[in-house]
Amino acid sequence: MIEAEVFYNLLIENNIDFFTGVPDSLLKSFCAYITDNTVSDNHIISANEGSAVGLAAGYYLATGKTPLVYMQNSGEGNAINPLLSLIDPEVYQIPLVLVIGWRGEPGVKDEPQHKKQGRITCSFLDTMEIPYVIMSTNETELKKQMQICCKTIKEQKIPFAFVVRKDTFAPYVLQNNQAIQASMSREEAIECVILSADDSAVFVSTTGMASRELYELREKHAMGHNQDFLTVGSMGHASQIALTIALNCPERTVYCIDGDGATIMQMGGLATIGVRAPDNYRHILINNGAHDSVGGQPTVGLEIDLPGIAKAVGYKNIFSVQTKESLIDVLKKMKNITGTTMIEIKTRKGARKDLGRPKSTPVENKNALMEFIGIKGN
Ligand SMILES: Cc1ncc(C[n+]2csc(CCOP(=O)(O)OP(=O)(O)O)c2C)c(N)n1
Repeated sequence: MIEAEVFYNLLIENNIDFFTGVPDSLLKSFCAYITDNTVSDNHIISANEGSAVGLAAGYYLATGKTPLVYMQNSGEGNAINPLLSLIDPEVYQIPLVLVIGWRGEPGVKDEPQHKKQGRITCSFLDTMEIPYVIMSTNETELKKQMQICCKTIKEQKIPFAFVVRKDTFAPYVLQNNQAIQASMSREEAIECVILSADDSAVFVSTTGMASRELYELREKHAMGHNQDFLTVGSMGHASQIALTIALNCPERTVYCIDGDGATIMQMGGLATIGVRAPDNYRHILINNGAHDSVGGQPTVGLEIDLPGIAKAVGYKNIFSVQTKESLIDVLKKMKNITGTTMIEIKTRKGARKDLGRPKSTPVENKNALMEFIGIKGN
């Protein structure tokens, strides 16, 4: 393993001192070290990985210095367009260091949504003609890799990627861990919502711990999993999946259990929901101000008025609650109102240590949900 500090210092020595990206579980220690040791002007946790490339480009234009973008390999998809049409050597030739967490590396046990992305991570970089190394855990070797990176970037003005395997970084715990003062946990909030819903309701849950908690809560209450669609990958898109289900199943109430990080990642989707505005849409936005599932790095979720944004784009009803009592009150009230509704629930960070993972496969999940809705799955 390599200490995050060692890699960070190597970057600083090479004048790479601007960091932007979306946190990842495999990069948890590196992201935490950056948060704790970089002045806030030089570290921007971006809305999504494509935005990070844009932020990096602007930094280079304004300073002439090479920026760094970090991401999980699932974020490569969000970044392809600006990588190929903005910073690419055949377009603006903007030097860039990429640090990519390699979920789903072949031979390493991981969740289904990471398998194919893991298998194609390196060939994907080859296709984009981005040179890369698998980050070494040996300090001397890492120094050599950094030399190659800096030489390549300097001479060719192209991006260069470090692909980071599981357990590459030694554990580093975020010190600057700004916790929100909320009494409820995300799991308690989800529990209140599912217990208040009709049996015919459909739930679409977001990426990360929320879907795992929903799955476990259904087991706890012996409710079965058929009415749930777990958006295990595709961070930010749960609300859109829920929208077209709501539009096409007007007789059912459709809940989206969303996160602040995911909502902000694809915030444009709120406008689509607000304009289509199905009466049966319930957007449950769990706002802990963090990318809690991957290490608790902050989002801007608590610095902005997310229900206010929803209202501005056309949601009919908005609520914001912070205690279990007020959540239960709002859920009762919701039974007697119609119209597209958002409930922001401010929760504390953190999850149970023994939180499990879904035991059924994504295809089983999909088929069960379609059958529940009355459509023959395949
Ligand atoms: C495109 C993409 N980028 C990054 C990730 C890694 N990731 C998984 S869950 C998560 C955090 C989600 O944060 P939020 O929606 O606020 O929910 P929370 O974890 O706080 O419950 C991240 C960044 C991902 N799955 N996909």
